[in-house]
Amino acid sequence: MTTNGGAGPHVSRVKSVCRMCHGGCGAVIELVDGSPTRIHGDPENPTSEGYFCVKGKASLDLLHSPDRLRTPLVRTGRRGTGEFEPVGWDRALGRIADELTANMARYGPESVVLGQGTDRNYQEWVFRLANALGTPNVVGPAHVCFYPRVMASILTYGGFTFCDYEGDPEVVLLWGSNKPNTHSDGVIGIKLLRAVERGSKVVAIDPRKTQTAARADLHLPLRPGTDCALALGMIKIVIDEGWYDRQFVADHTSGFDELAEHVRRFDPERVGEITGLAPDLVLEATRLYATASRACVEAGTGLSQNRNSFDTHRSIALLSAICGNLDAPGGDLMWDPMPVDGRRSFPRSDLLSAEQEKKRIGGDVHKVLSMTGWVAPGDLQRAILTESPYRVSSLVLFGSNILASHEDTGSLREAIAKLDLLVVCDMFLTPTARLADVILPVSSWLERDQIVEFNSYIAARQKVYSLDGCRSDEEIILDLAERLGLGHHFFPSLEAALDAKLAGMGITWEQFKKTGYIPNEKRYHKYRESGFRTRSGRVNLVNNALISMGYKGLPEFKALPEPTRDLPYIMTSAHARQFYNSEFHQLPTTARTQSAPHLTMSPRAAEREELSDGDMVEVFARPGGRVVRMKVRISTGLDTNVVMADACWWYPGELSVDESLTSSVNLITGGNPTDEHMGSAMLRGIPVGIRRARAAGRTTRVDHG
Ligand SMILES: Nc1nc2c(c(=O)[nH]1)N[C@H]1C(S)=C(S)[C@@H](COP(=O)(O)OP(=O)(O)OC[C@H]3O[C@@H](n4cnc5c(=O)[nH]c(N)nc54)[C@H](O)[C@@H]3O)O[C@H]1N2
Ligand SMILES: Nc1nc2c(c(=O)[nH]1)N[C@H]1C(S)=C(S)[C@@H](COP(=O)(O)OP(=O)(O)OC[C@H]3O[C@@H](n4cnc5c(=O)[nH]c(N)nc54)[C@H](O)[C@@H]3O)O[C@H]1N2
Ligand code: SF4
Ligand SMILES: [Mo]
Repeated sequence: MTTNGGAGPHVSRVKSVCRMCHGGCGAVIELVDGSPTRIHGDPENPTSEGYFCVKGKASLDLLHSPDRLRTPLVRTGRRGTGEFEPVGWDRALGRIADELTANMARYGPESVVLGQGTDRNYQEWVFRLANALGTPNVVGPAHVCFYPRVMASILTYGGFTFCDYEGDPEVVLLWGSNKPNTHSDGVIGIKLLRAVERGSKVVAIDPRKTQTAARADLHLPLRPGTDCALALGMIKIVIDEGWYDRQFVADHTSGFDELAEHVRRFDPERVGEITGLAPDLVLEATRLYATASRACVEAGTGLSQNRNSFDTHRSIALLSAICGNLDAPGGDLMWDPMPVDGRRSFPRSDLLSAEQEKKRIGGDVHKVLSMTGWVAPGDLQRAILTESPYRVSSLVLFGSNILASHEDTGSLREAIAKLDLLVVCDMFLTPTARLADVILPVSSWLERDQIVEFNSYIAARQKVYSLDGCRSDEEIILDLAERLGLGHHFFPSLEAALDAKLAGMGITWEQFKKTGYIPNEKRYHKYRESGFRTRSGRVNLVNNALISMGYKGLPEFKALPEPTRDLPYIMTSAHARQFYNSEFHQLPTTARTQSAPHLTMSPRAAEREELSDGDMVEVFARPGGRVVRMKVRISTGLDTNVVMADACWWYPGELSVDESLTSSVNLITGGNPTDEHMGSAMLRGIPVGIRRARAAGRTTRVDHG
């Protein structure tokens, strides 16, 4: 789109897809003489229909931020002292390629670990590079994010489900998800809100009274981490009351009798004791959900960050299945993949030999996570520190501020100190980047050509601007692959790669840019033609594949660490509306509203601790151990014994790694039992103690002991 004003400035408009979060809202960027000056939602985008949130509006802040890295940096001083020398791309990439080659020759390709944070539409490139290198090790937050629920549903019924909001569910179970704020998995929160406007009821299961929970038809404020017991209790009620779909269960599932026997112990009273919920409330929530003719579950990350994460999602998958909601209108829908060479096939897992795959760190312990190709951060930390099963020489991170986002910062710091090479590709000098040997400056989403692949559509993210000195992760990987002698597994250019990815769709990147958006075809009840994509073609209520891997065939609830006199509160966390994981703390639009992480607590807890709104406190998970400093926020939306910590903070203004991390809750996570299938760390549901901060100010040095 272009307006030609004759002699005046040249104004043009480009359509793209926002990546300030997973949501994927259509964006219109206005450029004056080629420079972006305005951004807003695209009313013609079929998914977002013009919606654009506060983070989307901060995109130009991100593009123009004076803090952006603009040149590769190579460390000159000791790690952590922040002494770097600016170098050209050729030197930086040459050094990385040389060191990786030397380290692989000395310690084997598996000694090189690649890393990524949350998915940013280039994840498949990172996996392709790992497979081409011959390393089975890609570390990331998969264990506490998307993958517990993905793997629970794939192993149960052979696919991953999405709420069919357009199919007008009568009831939505909003379970450990704050969809209207977080827009996860490429489904924007307004889809849920619009369904509610059209009449969908919401049952919110969340320790916190979120805005949506406050307006929900029912709110179940359960004790953090106990959702698995609740789900098993709901299954029992559904079976006892005969609210399950008999025909579906008979025709399409296996193991129903064992399941019925298994859940007998989870009567409403016992569930009430574990979860802190009134038995009548559990019964009413179950009745609403299970007797609705159309119902879906929006299960979120609130369920994925404790030792029960996988079995929680598995119990929910079983509940949805026996109620007959799979692939049903207004239910939990499985989309057929679109013929794009993307997330599934682009990684080229065929390039990794079976022998190398067996070497995946933690693969013999967290076997379900290992099926996804990811390594759990805790397993990596242990492997580096103990040099077992082998020495880890190098870590190359594409978009992950691990010092803020991985559990157990203390152990991670020690592990990083043992690496021969740490490379960080980022837009900013994060605490993680500060510890790197080489830092590569990357472009923001406005500076990228990318195919955005979601369940219900694909869309074109178009480069509208180039910031001098920055490159995309894809360009970095193409260049590195060439230097490492792996160019034959890649493409001569980014455009050639994008064309290849779209070949199955019968279009080129140039053509796709003009279309911008291709919807997927929605089909209900696909299992009626061809069964479920499991070995038996049925839903595995009892899971034989898991049994053969040494796990239990039915989901189990495991007890959580209990509060003590010194650690009397149960802490959980949530992702903030105006930030994105550890991002945007340096952008004026988003950072203006909040200058320190909140510890939200009930008025009674605040009274007990003699604290007021705005007081600085130190929070600890071990008496005498590390502390994180947070600002008290009092809210009536929490139980007296539960506190809610803002996750993934750091202070960009602070020059030392220690000072910048005094706000990061992961200083005090780690050390609790993890999920046996996925290695999910206990980030939520841990007992903590609170004391008034000893000194004023936000970044007074704290005990890192
Ligand atoms: N205690 C606690 N810990 C948590 C969570 C929690 O709720 N509580 N949440 C967990 C979850 S679900 C997740 S997904 C993780 C998030 O973990 P990460 O995904 O590692 O998130 P960030 O720490 O924000 O790090 C992302 C970094 O990537 C940079 N970046 C942004 N875009 C790009 C890009 O296109 N390319 C590159 N190379 N860099 C880019 C950003 O500047 C930022 O420094 O945190 C996990 N950690
Ligand atoms: N604005 C914004 N959007 C984001 C992100 C962000 O940081 N900010 N991060 C992105 C990422 S990586 C992810 S994974 C998604 C996450 O998005 P969501 O899946 O929505 O996850 P959260 O917002 O972290 O947590 C959801 C809810 O879980 C509740 N909760 C906490 N503990 C428990 C518990 O034990 N049980 C139950 N039932 N609920 C609990 C919290 O109170 C919160 O309301 O969001 C993505 N989108
Ligand atoms: S919801 Fe996400 S994708 Fe949509 S405008 Fe906000 S940040 Fe961008
Ligand atoms: Mo995540």
